[in-house]
Amino acid sequence: MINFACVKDKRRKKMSRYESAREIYGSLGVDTEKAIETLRSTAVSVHCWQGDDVTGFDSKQALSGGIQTTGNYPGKARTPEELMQDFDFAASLMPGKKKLNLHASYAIFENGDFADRDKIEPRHFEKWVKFAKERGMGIDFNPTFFSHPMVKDNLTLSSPDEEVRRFWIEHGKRCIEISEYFANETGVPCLMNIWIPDGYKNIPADRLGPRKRFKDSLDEILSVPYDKSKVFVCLESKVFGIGLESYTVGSAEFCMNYVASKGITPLMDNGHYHPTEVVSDKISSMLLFNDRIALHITRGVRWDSDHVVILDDETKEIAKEIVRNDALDRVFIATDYFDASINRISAWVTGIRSVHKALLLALLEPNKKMKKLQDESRFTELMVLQEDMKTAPFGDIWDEYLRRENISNDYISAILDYEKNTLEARK
Ligand code: RNT
Ligand code: ZN
Repeated sequence: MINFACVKDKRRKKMSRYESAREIYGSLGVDTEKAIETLRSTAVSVHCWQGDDVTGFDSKQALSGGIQTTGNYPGKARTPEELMQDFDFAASLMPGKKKLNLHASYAIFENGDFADRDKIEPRHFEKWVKFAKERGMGIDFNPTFFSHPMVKDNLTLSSPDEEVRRFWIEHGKRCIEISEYFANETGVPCLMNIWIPDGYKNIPADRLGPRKRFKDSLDEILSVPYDKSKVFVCLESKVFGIGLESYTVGSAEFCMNYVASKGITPLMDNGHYHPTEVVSDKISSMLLFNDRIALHITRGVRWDSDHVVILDDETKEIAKEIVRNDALDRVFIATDYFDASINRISAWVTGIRSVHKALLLALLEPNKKMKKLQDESRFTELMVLQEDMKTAPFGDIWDEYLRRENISNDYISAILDYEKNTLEARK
């Protein structure tokens, strides 16, 4: 049993809430100072696409690819300037180290200098590089295989139409070059994540053909020379998309095997599995066979894989798996959600804060003690300790973390002010 009353003596009156909580955790062998410092140096890759409903700047096409942003909350960012302004404001309310996660569709074209996805170059991202460098952030990148007229019949890299397939292979190659440019400019390795929506609504007659073409396309993309210490290419699997319910080319088995055969990095999005399958249980296995793994942290709800992250059980369990396996430097954490039914900045900040809360909770677990109880088959005590930890004074450590990050606990008032003064003017 944890004695939460262990600091009940006279000194307690003089102690701050943080000091008292530190003592309680200390009595369990948990160093709160170390937990806070570790969290402060852990980077989370913040996706840019929450700010504009995954619209981007390169096409007037509606969002496609079996993903959907629902809702029509006013004030969406419409230009690079507005998205950068909103990102800055949102970031000012998020604790911790950040990386900027961009999609290729966020290329910035000026003075009529448009380039299609198979022609984009580093110069179309110069403004983002400047933005990231000024804020001391690295950049992660994603080729955009959706919301484009060259997605034909919901197919890209697996298409039987050679013109379509070639277009997207070229896009993938261009994105590797742009990723290397990001790494060189920022001095931080760039994770480049490949996700394709390809699939069928109805039962296919050939499951192998599309996967074979996807494999060949990936081989070709990866054949471009690039510095593997600067660009970490990832592959993200999925179980199904909206309108693509019967078959997904880039399934879990396809991606896991492809990644293993090529020595690239697997990316698991926790919205991309069957409902009772959890990424938290997969992390340990993946860590045993991969130098690094990448995550899209999100919240799946029924058909949607991209609700705003909240501090739910699975988010907590994912964080525990990263922390107790001592893998914070091998697991690349990114967020991936989009909600247009609530203030987009609030959605952004709530999701990132939830990831940090889950990580802090994990860092505050008496992991050694718990493992020991498991190994000694003391499961009764283990369950009691696990339950006890749920009422430990986490909030006081969280508040202290925010204080050290110079971030206020209250973020809704600032967001409502920003909504009134900035977002409402966007008509
Ligand atoms: C879609 C994938 C993918 C996208 C982003 C926009 O189901 O999760 O990661 O959400 O690339
Ligand atoms: Zn994802």
